[in-house]
Amino acid sequence: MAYENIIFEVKDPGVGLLTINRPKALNALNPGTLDEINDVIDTVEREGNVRVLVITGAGEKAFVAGADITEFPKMNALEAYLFALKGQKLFFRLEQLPVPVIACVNGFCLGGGCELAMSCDFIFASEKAKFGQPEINLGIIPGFGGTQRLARLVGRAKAKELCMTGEMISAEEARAIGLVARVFPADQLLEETLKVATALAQKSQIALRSIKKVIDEGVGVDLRSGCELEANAFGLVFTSEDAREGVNAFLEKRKAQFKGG
Ligand code: CO8
Repeated sequence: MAYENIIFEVKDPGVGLLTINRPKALNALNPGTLDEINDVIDTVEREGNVRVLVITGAGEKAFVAGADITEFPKMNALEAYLFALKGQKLFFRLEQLPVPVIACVNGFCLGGGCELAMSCDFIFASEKAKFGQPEINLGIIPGFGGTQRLARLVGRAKAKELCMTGEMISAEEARAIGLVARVFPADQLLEETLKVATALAQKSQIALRSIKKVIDEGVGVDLRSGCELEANAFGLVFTSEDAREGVNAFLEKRKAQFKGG
């Protein structure tokens, strides 16, 4: 598939870099962009050569400033509902990818953009980034999962405050409330994110996949059931080739070479 709205490249050692590339519209998500992200997810699942996926926005101003508002006037209620479902389905696919996904937020991260970032495993942000769910200012509400993921990430009261006021917060404030993992100077963000992505790409893929699955599935159940999920996964990962290699490398005082088995 030839892309019009995104750029996708795979760098050694298996770091996929997906750039939303509509800088004139502050990388707003139109249906075509959602289709192209979906195609990248297909590729990552099919080819198996991407060990970590990084998502960022083109240009200096925005990660993604939301769903493309110019699409809204032509939609009736059913079409709006279907567009919301399309975004939600895509973001569930992204969340369930078996590899780590890092949002590299270089600027405005609003509405559907914030919803996209929250579907990633964690968010690194430029100190210039701004986060928000400003849909209320358009007389609408978040539709790509924002009310639900934000409440789970930062708590119900803060999520309500952000969705009800529609006000933007700084990267530092987003870090303080647990939405953002790390904040970097703007000119170092991509480099630092790729450094972390490269480090993750060299770790045990089976262990990473297991951590992702157990944390995501565990937050939805009671503590005892979550710990049972962890113990079962621990047993499986413990017998992997990578676990043998990791433990042997430690005992032999050398760097582990994980092969993904
Ligand atoms: N959609 C379409 N175009 C956009 C968007 C957007 N979300 N955001 C910015 N643009 C365009 C502007 O229209 C402008 O285009 P042009 O140059 O042709 O006039 C260009 O990008 C640059 O933007 P500005 O001139 O406005 O730049 P400023 O620096 O003055 O302001 C802001 C930057 C504050 C980010 C401002 O552009 C803004 O408020 N944007 C809209 C943010 C927003 O409301 N986002 C939420 C959208 S709704 C949503 O995401 C719901 C998701 C669920 C949908 C469910 C299905 C229906």
